[in-house]
Amino acid sequence: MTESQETLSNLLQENRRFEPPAALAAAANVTASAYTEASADRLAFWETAADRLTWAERWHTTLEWEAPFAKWFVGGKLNIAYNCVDRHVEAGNGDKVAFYWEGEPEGDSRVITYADLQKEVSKAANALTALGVGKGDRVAIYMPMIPELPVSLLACARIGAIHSVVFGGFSATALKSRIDDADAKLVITADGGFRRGAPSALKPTVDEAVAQCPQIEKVLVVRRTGQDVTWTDKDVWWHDLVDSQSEQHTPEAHDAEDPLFILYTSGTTGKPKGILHTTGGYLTQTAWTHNAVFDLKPDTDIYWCTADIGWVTGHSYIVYGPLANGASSVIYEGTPDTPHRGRFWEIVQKYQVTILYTAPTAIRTFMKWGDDIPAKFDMSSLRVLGSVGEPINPEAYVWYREHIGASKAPVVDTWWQTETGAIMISPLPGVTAGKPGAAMQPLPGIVADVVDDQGKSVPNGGGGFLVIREPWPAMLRGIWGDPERYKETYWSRFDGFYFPGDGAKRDDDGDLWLLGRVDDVMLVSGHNISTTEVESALVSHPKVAEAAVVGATDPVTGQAIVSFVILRGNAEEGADIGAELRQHVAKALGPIAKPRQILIVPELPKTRSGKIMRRLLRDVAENRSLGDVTTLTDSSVMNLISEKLPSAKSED
Ligand code: 6R9
Repeated sequence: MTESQETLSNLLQENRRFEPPAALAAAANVTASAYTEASADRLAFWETAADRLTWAERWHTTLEWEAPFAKWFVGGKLNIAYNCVDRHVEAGNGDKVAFYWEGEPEGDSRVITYADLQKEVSKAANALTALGVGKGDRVAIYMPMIPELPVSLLACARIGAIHSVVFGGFSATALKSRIDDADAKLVITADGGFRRGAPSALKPTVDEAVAQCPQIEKVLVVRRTGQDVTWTDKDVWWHDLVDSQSEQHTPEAHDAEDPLFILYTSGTTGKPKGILHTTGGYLTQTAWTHNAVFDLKPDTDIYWCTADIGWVTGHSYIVYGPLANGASSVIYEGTPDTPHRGRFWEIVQKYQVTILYTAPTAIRTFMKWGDDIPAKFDMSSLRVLGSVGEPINPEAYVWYREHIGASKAPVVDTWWQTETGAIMISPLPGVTAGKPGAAMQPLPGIVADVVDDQGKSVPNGGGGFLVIREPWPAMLRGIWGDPERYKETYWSRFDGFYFPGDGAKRDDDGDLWLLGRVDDVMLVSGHNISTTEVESALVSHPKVAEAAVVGATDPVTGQAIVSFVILRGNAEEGADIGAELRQHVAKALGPIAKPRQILIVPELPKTRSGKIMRRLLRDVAENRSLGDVTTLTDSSVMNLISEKLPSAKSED
């Protein structure tokens, strides 16, 4: 095939299949008929999904679409906090647990029922009003994973204030730029949180940011760690203000298209984009997908999403989706290795977690730590496993299924973005026969496609650009304050389609495989090769836990593949590991995908949400000085990797 015909190579073959467990399929919340119903009448399908919520006023128009601007459930009114909290109490479920909160210090836990949550959210809503925050005002939230965090989100939603959560690991500069961009008037924070066994301060970062943000009127501070804090005249203790408020608060109905939150995503380059989400469509799709994709049974399931609420996964699948569905969820404050590497599994055992939703980066870390750690815990309660954030390598999927899910729990690989608001492409656990590494099919009501560079659908067996062809309820409504950038970023590449920036392939059965960001695609001897397929081939070697590959300029092939590999805990490096892995990739994918170099490294550069940053590895591979490393979790990782480079040589 010549370069011009081939948009993205399809190299990886995977023949393993996992049928849905019969009992799960027989009792599944959503069956195959949802696909036929949705394709017969997509808007009627989303109307039925919206009817799962409680509306103060019904909408008159389901969708108004003036591309690329959508309005869903126009004319409808509802209160999100009422839907997530009060209606469950009114239905007689006040004693039901909303959150089992587990602090990082062992033994530090809280159980919060829906009735408790109603009181806490009402008090916090009254407190926000007392601080002068009203509908449409922006509130920046910079907090550890403590119960006051979801309470703050819900309190904002209740009064119609727009929250902008900034991940608690970001710097004062990042916090300041986000406060400025959204022009927030209040910050909610804490003295600190517990991380890796010690209190980690947050308040000094807020102090530094707020000193340069005159628009901030007040800072509401939760006492979590008890560490010393500097106090300014803008600061108010949460326990002084919120605890003395009334537990009564009448939720006002908001318009379906009133803004709910802004969440900044930096993407790969440039200034962070404030992704704007609104009310009715967002809650409709997060609630529907949470019910369908995880097959949630609210009366018996214990659900745990391990993401931080600072990311969209936490917004949609810790706070809004699960609470709208009346779920009982676990929230964990800390890291998976504190005080020991079995902490996650201890929590699964303690709460008898039935549904676990985590990220490939975590799964690969657990693979690296070794099978013996999860084997020490009773995790027989688990019945559905989810993955999100990056393509899941087939081997990581199979490991997850086998060592965490006892070879019985189906794995759902869920593709979506901050911008999409909710899951878009995923298997349904009671319907789909899963293929390890594939996100399979767009969910009912979602119209996705894989196209070539001319925007034409590729046939089965072909690769190209993922696009979404029709608007969906939880879609972003824009970039805060920048409609031009919204059009340019997402709607200009292909006329009339949303372009998420990801590559994908459609296999011979028509199922979808995500192939990573198109910016990362490597051009080797005229073939466009995805990083994902080569990484997955490397991870399928029994000695490899994690791999990242990049294309580095090469005089012969245009670009050549350079691989950075982390070995599994028990693997011996051995002198010929490079040759062994290169052969392994050539055998799995063909000689075209054989890496020029293999570097064995102790760690990989990751964003704070756990995604591999290949841009920095390209700098290393091409012997350039490093670009911006400030968004890395741990910038010392790059020194460790660079040290490996002089010893690396081509094995050809
Ligand atoms: C939810 C979330 C979005 C980007 C997205 C894609 C990657 C997420 C994935 C996946 C392959 C999956 N991504 N889920 N790639 N398979 N199941 O992660 O949002 O932080 O905005 O990132 O993450 O590249 O475009 P966000």
